[in-house]
Amino acid sequence: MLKTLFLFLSLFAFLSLVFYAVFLFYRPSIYSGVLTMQQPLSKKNASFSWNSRLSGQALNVTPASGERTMEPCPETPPNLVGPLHVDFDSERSLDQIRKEVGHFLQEGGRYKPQECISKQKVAVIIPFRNRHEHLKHWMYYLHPILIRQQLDYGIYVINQDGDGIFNRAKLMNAGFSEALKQYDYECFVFSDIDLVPLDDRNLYRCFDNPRHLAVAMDKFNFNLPYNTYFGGVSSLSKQHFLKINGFPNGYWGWGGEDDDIYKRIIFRGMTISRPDLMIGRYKMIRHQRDLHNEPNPVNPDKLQKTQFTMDQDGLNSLSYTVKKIEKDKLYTFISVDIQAPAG
Ligand SMILES: [Mn+2]
Repeated sequence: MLKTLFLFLSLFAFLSLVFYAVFLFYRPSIYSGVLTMQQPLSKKNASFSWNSRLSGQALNVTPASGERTMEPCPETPPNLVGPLHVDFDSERSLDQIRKEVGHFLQEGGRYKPQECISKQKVAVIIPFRNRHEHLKHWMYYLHPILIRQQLDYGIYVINQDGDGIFNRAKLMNAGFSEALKQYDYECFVFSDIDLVPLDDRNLYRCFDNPRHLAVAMDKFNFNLPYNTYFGGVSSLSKQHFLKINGFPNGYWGWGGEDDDIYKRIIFRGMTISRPDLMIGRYKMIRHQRDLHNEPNPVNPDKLQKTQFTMDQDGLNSLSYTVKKIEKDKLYTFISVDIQAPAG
């Protein structure tokens, strides 16, 4: 009797082991801790090959046929690590970064989680000119963060063609329009090229109200410089953006456009959401003032009139021409002629 019982128990233990082994083998690869690691993502972690499966018509949300149905991604991404170490002293080459994170991406700096259906489709829009050094640091740090955040995202570097006066807000308007031609984005994160978050819990997605993400930059001693500050990095849903007629096109040179955007949001009855000062920490890459981006003395005056000009100046008056679209592994680079006055 006792012997039978013992035999039965052994058999049961054996079968449990077998089931456990089968479970271990088939569970989704995200549990293997692929993206929980901090920099760098090593090549062996990129062993799963889903790029081919997601290429081409990768853009609809249906799971690959015949496989398990995908669940929506959890509200809080499970692989976030919190505070990050960021340094801009190391020399990095784009090739090296492509090797380290490129395995996870599709052409044009596109990514989509393979383990679940992302909460939002996010286009990251980066106004740009002559900051190739910064571009490397940004790509090196941001791709792993955005992947851990389980976003269905694309990176758009919007390059101002020529050397006329720089216009950050107009470039962001162009980026919004161009990104929408590529994919059905519902959320837009507008980011300066020289800002890297110091905590991956600062989610690059959209919220009920427009969000200011760069609340605690090192250059402002990890504080907001003033209460209505909306510079650096922000996110607006497509609906938010349309509601304010996009950003102003008329702010040439440095300054004012971020305050104009803040006012547009308030005048359309929305408020600003923000992460707290710990999660919203940023490190800025030190740099000299760019050529042809001097502070413009007429910009502060324009700010007094936002309420009356915003319906005529914005998405509905936007005009630019695309000079070139290049799809790199790490980003889509779009050069635009925004009819800038000579610098
Ligand atoms: Mn800067």
